Formats: sequence, C-alpha cells, structure tokens
Amino acid sequence: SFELPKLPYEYNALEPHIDARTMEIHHSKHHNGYTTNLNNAIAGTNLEGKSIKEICSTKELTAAVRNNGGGYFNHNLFWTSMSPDGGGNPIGEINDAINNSFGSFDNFKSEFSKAASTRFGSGWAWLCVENDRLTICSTANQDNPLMDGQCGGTPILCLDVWEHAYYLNYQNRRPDYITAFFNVINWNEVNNRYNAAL
Ligand code: MN3
Repeated sequence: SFELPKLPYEYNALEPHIDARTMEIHHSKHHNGYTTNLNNAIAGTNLEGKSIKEICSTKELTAAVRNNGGGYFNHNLFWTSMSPDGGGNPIGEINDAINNSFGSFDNFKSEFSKAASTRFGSGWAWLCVENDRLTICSTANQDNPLMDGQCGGTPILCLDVWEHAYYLNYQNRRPDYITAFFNVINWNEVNNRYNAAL
C-alpha cells in the first residue's frame, strides 16, 4: 500500500514564501487523507500493487481512485518541486528548453502564472515534457496530465492552487502565492526530471 512520503525539508523551511502551518496541515492532513483514501479505494481491486503512475494512467477510474490517486501523485511531485535552496533562474538543460519553448524565462513565468491564476476553483498548474517540447497547462480538482483525456505529457513541475495550499497566509490573494512559488522552485530536481523524461 502507499505511504505518506516524508518531506525532504522541515515544515518551516519554505518560509516566508509558504508558511509552516500551511505546510503542516497540507502534508499531515490533506496529503495523508488522499493516501489513506487511495489505499482504501484500491484494496481488493486489480489496481492493488500497481505504481501510482500506472494507476493514474488507467482508463475509466472510479471517482475515489481518480481523486485520491491524483491527490497522492500530485502532492508527491509538488513537495519535491520545491526546496529551501530553490528559486532563482533555471539551470542546466531545462534552462535551454524553457528558452526554446517559451522564448524566455520571463515568458515562461508569465504563462505558468496565467495557467495557475485562471484555473477556476481548485486544481493544479503543470509544466510537462511533450514530444521533446515543454508545455504548460492546468487541470481541475486532483486530475493530472497522466490521466486519460487530460492536457500535457510527462509532468515535471506542478503548483497546487487549491485554497488549502495558500489561504492561511494569502487568503484570497492567489496571485501573491503564485509569485512566491517562484522563490522556492527546485530547478535542480526539475532539470533531473526533464532529462529523465526525454
Ligand atoms: Mn493540496
């Protein structure tokens, strides 16, 4: 069965950009809930024993598996998309790929921020590798690009725009939270994922 992963940093490590209380509740309550509910939803089914990527890629998932499997996968990718040593400019091959796909890092930030800010209600913004190009898109609820009928290719960076991800510190100011996210992006990890996805 799936286990809640430990964060690779302390709950307060991303302050002031993301506050410790939000991180603690988000990880120990929300992500933990998706994990428990995913295990319950797949128990005794033919999805038991499959990887989370295989589960997300399976067609015609039940609502319980889709929502909690997405919640499990998406948050795993999200926590490791950030680092207290993150932020700044992209490094390595991902830097060239961003310039080739979006023209400049500033344009990338603008397009990613737009995807995150215009997602109505709860959902996610994504950076994906798709046919050797980088693409940006957003999904609703806990859907992700691995799922049937969703946007994108292989996800390498994601931003949670559910209110539970920012409301304690930013209230309704989602754009401020999106701006802060760029100060903690773990470009080293995103670059590794980019190279692995090619
Ligand atoms: Mn969340």
